[in-house]
Amino acid sequence: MSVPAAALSGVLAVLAALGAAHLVAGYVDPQSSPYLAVGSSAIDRTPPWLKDFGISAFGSNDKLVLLLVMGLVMVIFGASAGVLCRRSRAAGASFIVLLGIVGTFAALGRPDTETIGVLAPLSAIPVGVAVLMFLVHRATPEAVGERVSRRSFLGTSAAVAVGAGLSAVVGQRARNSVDVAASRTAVGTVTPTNPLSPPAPGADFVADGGPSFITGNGDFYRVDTSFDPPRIRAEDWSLRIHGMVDKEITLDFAQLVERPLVAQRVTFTCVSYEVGGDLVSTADWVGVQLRDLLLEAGVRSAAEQVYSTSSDGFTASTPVDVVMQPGRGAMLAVNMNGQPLPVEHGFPVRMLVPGLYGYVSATKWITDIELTTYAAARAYWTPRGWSDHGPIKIASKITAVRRSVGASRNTVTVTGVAWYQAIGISAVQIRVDGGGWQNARLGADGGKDAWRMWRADAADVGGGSHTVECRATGTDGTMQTEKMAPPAPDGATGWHTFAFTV
Ligand SMILES: Nc1nc2c(c(=O)[nH]1)N[C@H]1C(S)=C(S)[C@@H](COP(=O)(O)O)O[C@H]1N2
Ligand SMILES: [Mo]
Repeated sequence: MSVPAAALSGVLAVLAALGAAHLVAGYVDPQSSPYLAVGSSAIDRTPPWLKDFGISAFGSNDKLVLLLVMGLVMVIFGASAGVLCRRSRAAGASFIVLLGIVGTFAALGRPDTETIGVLAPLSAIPVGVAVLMFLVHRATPEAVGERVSRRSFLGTSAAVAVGAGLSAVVGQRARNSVDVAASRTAVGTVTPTNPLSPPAPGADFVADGGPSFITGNGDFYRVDTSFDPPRIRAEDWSLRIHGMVDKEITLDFAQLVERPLVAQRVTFTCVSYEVGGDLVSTADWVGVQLRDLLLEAGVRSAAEQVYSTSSDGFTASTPVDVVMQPGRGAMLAVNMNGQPLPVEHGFPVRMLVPGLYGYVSATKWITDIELTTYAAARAYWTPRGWSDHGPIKIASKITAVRRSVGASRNTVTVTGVAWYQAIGISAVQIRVDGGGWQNARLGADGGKDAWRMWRADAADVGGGSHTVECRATGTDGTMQTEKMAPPAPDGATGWHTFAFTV
């Protein structure tokens, strides 16, 4: 048996095993598909520096990159199993069994798999071994006549690949039969007590190259540990509020949206935002005030954190005093920019707290809220080196520099955004090439929880390369610090510098 034939046999065995498991998972428990389970476990076990790198280098595409890397690893493992068979078939088969066991533990270790789900990775083992033995046999010239062997081996291989692909497709269709799309349609639009008007015409500077005030749902940044977003129908959703409360509350979706619904324009920022980066977006949210629910539950005075859990096991620790601040706007949101929450943004219900980074406040697919102490429960990112309190730091960034239209030669228009959620921005300044600071013109105010857009015209910028910097001041007098700090452990700082040529 040649090395390529052996390697191909191994790769196809792994493909067939994964296809079979995905098929079984589609019917018993979608979260138990080993490929996805291994991916999710990999995310949880990735060392923080690598995860931070992934988020900063690939942003919202970090999952796609992981998927591709895993695919590559699978090909390498599969090929190794096949090549091992040249030495000893038992060794090759054992390798497949070992991979199956790893997949089984990964599936069992997911917070959202049911025990029955173990059938999926377990089914992968016999399929993988059988396909490997079969193909290795076909690839061995002594076993099948030398002349027919190559062509018929390739034919058999193609058939196995098609079979694996079909199984995966059927499994995927079965998992998608959890009809979230229909559930979103059924949820439809909701009517807040205070509908928001669209941002004032002067709120953004799109014509000068700046971003739009409201970020479309498709453009809104996405960060989560979920390899495959949970598919929860609103009809199946419920939330339990418990722990250090006088009265436990359990709510289903209908009971949640029966309550007064309020609209809020809120800018989200991820703690992984790097100066000048993209992990910041704004939307109109509609939901229920979390404070009201907690007042009803009666929070005991010793409670320190609102510990929220998602259906896929992510947890966030939010300070009780922030959630309970009147007017702060901590919310259980059901609607984003006039649409039911997109699946990737937490359908059917997510939490949000203006002024806190997402990792300590914005739990998507939320199903549980426990009032507890910081000593009693640590949230997902805390043991991974991030602060358990996460107030958003004042920040500003430059989004574009353009030759000004109609103005004198050598004038450039600089546009950007600034944010200091829950407090608000009172001024932004820019300077070119380290010169004097000049005030930018602020766009119309979109509320203290939303970003503030700005533009400035810098005159007498000669031909050649230049830099422009910006800095913001908050309505409380806080001036954005020049001191550079990385995102970990509680958010980046520093002035954004933008290079341009005239
Ligand atoms: N279930 C769940 N919710 C989550 C996260 C997660 O990993 N899982 N990530 C948080 C982080 S770090 C951020 S910044 C926000 C991002 O929300 P978005 O993806 O809707 O923009 O969601 C938060 N909610
Ligand atoms: Mo985040």
